[in-house]
Amino acid sequence: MSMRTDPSICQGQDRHVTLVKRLTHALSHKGLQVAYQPEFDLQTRQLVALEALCRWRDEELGQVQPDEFIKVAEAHGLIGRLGEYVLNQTLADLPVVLGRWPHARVAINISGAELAQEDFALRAHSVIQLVDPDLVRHLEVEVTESISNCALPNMLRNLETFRASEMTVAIDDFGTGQSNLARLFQLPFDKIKLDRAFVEGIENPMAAAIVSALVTLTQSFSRTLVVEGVETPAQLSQIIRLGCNFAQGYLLCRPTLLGELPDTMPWPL
Ligand code: G
Ligand code: MN
Repeated sequence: MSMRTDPSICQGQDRHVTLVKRLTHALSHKGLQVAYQPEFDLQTRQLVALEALCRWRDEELGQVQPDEFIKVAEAHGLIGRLGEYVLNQTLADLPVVLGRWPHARVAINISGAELAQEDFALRAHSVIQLVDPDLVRHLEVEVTESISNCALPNMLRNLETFRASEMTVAIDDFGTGQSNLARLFQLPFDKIKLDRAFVEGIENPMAAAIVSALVTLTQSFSRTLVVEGVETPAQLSQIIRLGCNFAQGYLLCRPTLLGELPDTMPWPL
């Protein structure tokens, strides 16, 4: 008799095992791709940054969503290798990016597990130095607001190291964590990326009031505010009306492979 009692759990376990195996393979065989999603200055309409986003289409599994494979990578100690993979690809792509947008930055997402490592930023910095020291000021790191308190000293040290080496530090998915605002603004960062939940509800006066207050707050702390997840022309005009200067979202441009990014972006307004 089979040991399998609940077929849905077993299916889940089988998929999990396959995912770990295939992801390990993809990491050592250049099987992942990096797509880039632009961020724009809403006043000048210039592309100011490109967020590097890992994509995976596997021969056996087909397209695997980042939410799923990032969780697997985190649970199986593969997140460090995934981070390295994206950093290396980004460094390889940066000369092409700068050839097209000389002032742009490329942003990479850093996981909490990486940030909790004492010497993470120093190691990343030495990888960049080996490739081309000049690229460091064109890099940005995105860290999520919801990082555990126990890792705080290492996180702070890493963020300080990044900023000291001229990288930009952005707080990602802002507004979804439970952070104490006063404490958050003491962190060493340059920029806030407002979670897309705010723009989704922007027709709600409360969400609009929060966005407007954040525009003022970030300005008074000399930080940049970027609105993420802009999907409709109505949302875009509303955030412009509320004083937001930077945005990212499917309306402006979807994550796209580097060679396929258009020279001129279609502007809905
Ligand atoms: O957490 P972070 O902001 O790094 O998440 C980036 C993810 O959000 C990417 O997977 C990207 O494809 C997705 N994304 C980017 N722009 C939009 C958007 O306008 N709407 C939605 N729903 N998702 C988006
Ligand atoms: Mn991000």
